[in-house]
Amino acid sequence: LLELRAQALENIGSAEGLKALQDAHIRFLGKKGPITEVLKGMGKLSSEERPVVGQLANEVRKLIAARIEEKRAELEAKLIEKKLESEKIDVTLPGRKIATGSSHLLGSIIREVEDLFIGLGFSIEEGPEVEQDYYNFEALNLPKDHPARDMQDSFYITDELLMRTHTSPVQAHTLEKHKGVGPVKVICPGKVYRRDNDDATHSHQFMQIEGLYVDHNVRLSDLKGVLTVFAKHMFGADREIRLRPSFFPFTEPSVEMDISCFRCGGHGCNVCKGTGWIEILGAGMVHPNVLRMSGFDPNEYTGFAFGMGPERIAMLKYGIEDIRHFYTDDIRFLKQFNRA
Ligand code: FA5
Repeated sequence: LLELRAQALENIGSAEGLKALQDAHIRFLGKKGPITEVLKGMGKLSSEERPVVGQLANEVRKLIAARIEEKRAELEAKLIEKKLESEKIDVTLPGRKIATGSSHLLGSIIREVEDLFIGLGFSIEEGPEVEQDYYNFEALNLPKDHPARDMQDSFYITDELLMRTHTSPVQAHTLEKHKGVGPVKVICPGKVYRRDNDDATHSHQFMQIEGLYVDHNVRLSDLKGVLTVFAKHMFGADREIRLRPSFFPFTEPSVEMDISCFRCGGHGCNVCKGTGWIEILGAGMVHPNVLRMSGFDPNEYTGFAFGMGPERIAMLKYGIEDIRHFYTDDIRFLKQFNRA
């Protein structure tokens, strides 16, 4: 028994894990273990030997059991320590930045224009991108065989449906809604589609922001005033502006507004194709036919309208040399304009 005790204690002492300890427990204290054997064999001993051997066997058993418990506690504590060590967090390390999305530059430009015009008393209107021929052309004084339809090459879906080529049809929708009673003062942003060949300043899908103001006594000078406020707000007081006479079937008279080129300051570069100017919007006084077709009396009401390209505005404002950057989703391009 004494030898057994020594062997057991050494075994327990050298156990390196809980599994080895469990094995020692089974080996020394299990049902088939040596101590159980000794206790089972007590009947064969003489009456003098029995109490001596019995006591010793019990003591050895208790001692071994106690040591196993001690060792178990020790091993478990070590395990916890090891786990804590491996899960340690270094709170002094610099944090990792989480990448967040942000507004697309075009969205920001549109919001900036909307904010300005809301400040001038305009409200926001939207219309469908798949549009009826009537609203895209006819209601804008462009009957079926009008040659000016060629000014905007269109994606037709059926004879009567097309992808809208401009945001001007929202003018007709909005005027109809007002049933001949002004004032109407709206800004209409949205996507438009044309069969244009893509190049540095043209895209087959782009955006427009339409403006419409119809009331008693609205004059061309009101249009000029509003566009001047807009241009100074968006580009700064130092940028030059020019209005050129132009033609749109839905306005009379019609103008186009150019802004001096951001890149070359008016000396000619690939952005302005050498002209020194970049066209950003078309405008004019709403044609009497357009007012009449949408239920307004042109003898009572007059109005101005304009349609601008936010891509061109962004290009001028930030010196972006190619319109295709807006639509090719290169994150390195977009990241330069991260704003909240
Ligand atoms: C129009 O679309 C008229 N509806 C604008 C208008 C509205 C005139 C109200 C009068 C009254 P235009 O085709 O010129 O006009 O286009 C207007 C603006 O859209 C242009 O000045 C330009 O900034 C932008 N734009 C036109 N075509 C493209 C294109 N392919 N890619 C990018 N921007 C374009």
